[in-house]
Order: sequence, then structure tokens, then C-alpha cells
Amino acid sequence: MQDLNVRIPDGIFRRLEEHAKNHNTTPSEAITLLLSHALGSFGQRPAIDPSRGQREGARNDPRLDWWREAKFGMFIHWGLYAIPAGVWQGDEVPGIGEWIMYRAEIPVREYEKLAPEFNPVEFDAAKWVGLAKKAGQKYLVLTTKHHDGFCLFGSKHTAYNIVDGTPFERDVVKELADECRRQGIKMGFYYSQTQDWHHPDGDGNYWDYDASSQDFDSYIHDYVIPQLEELLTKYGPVGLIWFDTPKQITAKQSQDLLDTVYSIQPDCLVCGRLGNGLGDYASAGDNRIPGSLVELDWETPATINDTWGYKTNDHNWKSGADLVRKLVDIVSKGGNYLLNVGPTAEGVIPQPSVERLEEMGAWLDRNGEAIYGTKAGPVQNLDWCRTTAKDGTVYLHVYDWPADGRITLPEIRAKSARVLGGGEALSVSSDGTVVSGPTAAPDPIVTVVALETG
Ligand code: JFZ
Repeated sequence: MQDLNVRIPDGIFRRLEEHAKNHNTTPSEAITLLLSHALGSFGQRPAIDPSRGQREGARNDPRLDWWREAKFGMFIHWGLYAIPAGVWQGDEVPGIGEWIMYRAEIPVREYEKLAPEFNPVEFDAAKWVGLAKKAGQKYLVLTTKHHDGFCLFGSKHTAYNIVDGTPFERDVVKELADECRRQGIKMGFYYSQTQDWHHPDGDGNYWDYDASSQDFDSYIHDYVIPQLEELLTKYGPVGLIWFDTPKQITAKQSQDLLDTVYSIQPDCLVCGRLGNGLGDYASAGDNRIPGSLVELDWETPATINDTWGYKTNDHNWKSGADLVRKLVDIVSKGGNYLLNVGPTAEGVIPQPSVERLEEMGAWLDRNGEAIYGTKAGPVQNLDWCRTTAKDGTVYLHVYDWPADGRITLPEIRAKSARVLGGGEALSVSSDGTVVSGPTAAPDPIVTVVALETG
């Protein structure tokens, strides 16, 4: 930092220290990271951090089979932060919406006052799950407790929950879990196991609590584990627990959480963000897509705009076509796409999200055969297409359809070819190397050509 020869204002320095602590680096490394981010070289860090990896043995574990087939899930970040929605006392708070308590250093006693205001009368589990179905998403992951500590389920271990602490009084986790079962979607629970800015012994709240007098191990054993027991016994079969930001959690504590999950629901999967390399599957950095094939079970969690929790002023929506291409890109490299929505304080999923998810669903109606249940394709690292594969069929996902309609196959020999979504059979050259189709792209987003190779 000294060699940069700049004076860092105290407030920023404190943030750098905190950032450094969170990321296990020194403040000076933190500033290098922040600068490199600003300068654009950030993308060179690997998209999948090995510490958020897949535990040994999980790669061949059939417990993951449903998840491997699913490919596409709905993430839901919802909590008290949907009320301020990025604005605190008239000031725009930069960053992701669900971090507003942290970013504005809102005292627990102030932030808590949001609970009696939380009355999402528009909430309708059937609508949310119906949207996921329509989008072609096969699992849903809800923030049962995010870093702010507020719980979307009734809990006897804290009154800071939607049933006991709000006028709404309904158990949203229960309603969604029941509805997922009804509509045939797997339900997963996001649970912030390390950071809890409300609990006096949780991690992260340096403005109310003094870390030196905190008992983090008691928080894990007397609070987190009992809450996990509630989540795993009261709501039927749980598809997965999505832990996050491991930070200071020790290998022993991660193992204790893992044992808790497996002992109650042995088939419940655990996301790699549990920490200490113990997950069933690896998690990429948020919105990060690896540059090439990754030989793990892995998932990219991602946003449609630039926030997870709802923000009134974030209108930076990715296009439907962009999102479809990201899904194809991820699946072609062997991953899953967990795409987020941030409902409003009234319980409504923002319309721009609805439109994009419906657009993806319409594309998947035509092309789902080339996504669900496939494996990473045999040809990687091409600009103009991606490949996936299943049972002797290779799916060519064409991004840039050739103007003459002639596709020279990369390394693949085809016996026959057809365009998905009711498209016609295409002619294949006698040596199986060239497929000829219409001159205009049959699908404006991504055209999938199914090649029988077997
Ligand atoms: C975490 C949370 O802090 C955030 O609020 C949200 O829930 C998101 C899904 O996960 O944030 C992270 C975690 C990891 C990275 C970035 C943001 N990462 O590895 O790049």
C-alpha cells in the first residue's frame, strides 16, 4: 500500500481491513484486488475457487443425479432488505441490496424495526413456483436466513422470524416447500451459516459487536445446528442446503454442519460454500462462468440485473438472449445455472425478471432436449457454438448461424441432423462433415442442431 503512495481515507481503510479479513488477505492485497477489479483483470482469477470445491467421492455419487439432470434452478433472495430496497434514510447505498445493513452499518436495533413493517400481502407461493416451472427451472433455492439474520421460517430459537416477528405471520418456507412438492420442483434452502449480523455471536457485524468477546462456536452449535434441525425436520424432503461465505468457519465446524444435514436427510445435497472443501458440488464465484470445461459438479449462481435482493434503482437487466446463451455456455462446460430473482417487499417478482424467465422457458420448450440430462459436449472452446451430449446425440448450439446455411462440423461426424423445436431434417454430406440448412437462423437466440453420431 505504501508504494502506491496515496493516502487512504480512514473509512475506506477500515473497509479494506474488513474486506481483507473476509477474504483472508492483508489490506494491501485487498487494495490490489480491488484495483485489479477496477482495471479489468479480475476475470483472470479462476471462476471456481478450489476451497469452494466438491468433496472427494461426490463426483460419482448418485445422490447428485437429479441435480446433474436439472441444469437450471431459481434462486430467490428475499428478506427485510426488500423494504429499503437499496435506499437508507434517503441515501442510495451502493452495492448489492441484501448487504444494505452492512454497507450502511445499520445498528441491529434500527434494522430490526423493519420486521414489524414486513407484510408481503402479494406473496403467492403458487405464482413463484409456477414461474420457475414456466422458465424451465427444476429446482428452487430460497434464502431461509441471509446474513442479516432474519428468518423466513418460524423458529423457536429466535423471534426474529417471519412468523413471530412480522404482521404477516405466515411461514413462507413452508408455503414454498409445499408448493414445490405440488408442482414437482426440488426445494433447496439457502442458509447463511457463518455471517449473521443480528446474532451477537455471529460473524460480520463489527459495528454493534466486539469480535473479541464473541463466541462463534456457541453460535454454530447452539443456534445454527438447532435451526438446521428445524429446516430439515419441519418441511419435508429438502433437495439441498446452500451455505455461503464460509469466512472464519473451521473444518470441524463445517464437518459438524455436514453431519447434521446427512444424519437427518442423507439425500440432501450440500453446496460447496459450506467451506473447507466439504460440499457435494462446487460453486463458482457469483456471475462467473469458467473459460472451459470443468471436471467437477459445479454451479454458477447469477443475477439477472446486478443485485440479489430487490433494489428499486437497479434496472440493468440482462437480455433474455444473453441469459439463454449463458445457460448454454454453462451447461456445455458441465455446470448448472442458478439464476436469481429478488422479490419486492410486497412479495412480487419484478416484471423484467418475469419476462426474461418466460423468454428462457419458451426457448427451453423448443430446445430443452439439448439441455436437461446432458453432459458437457465433446467439442470445447469454439466461438460460434457450444456442444452438449446425450445418448449418441451431440447437440450443436449455434450462436452465429452461417449466412450460407452450411455448417462444417468441428471434429464430429454426423449420420443425420435435425433442428430442434419442430425444425426440419437437415442434409448431411456423405462423409458426415458438413450439414446444410436454411440461410436464416431458425432460432433467433440459439439454434440447436441435433447430430446423431452413434
Ligand atoms: C454471497 C452473499 O454475500 C451475497 O449476498 C449473495 O447471497 C451471493 C449469492 O453470495 O456473495 C458472494 C459470495 C462469493 C463471491 C461473491 C459474492 N465470489 O466468490 O465471487
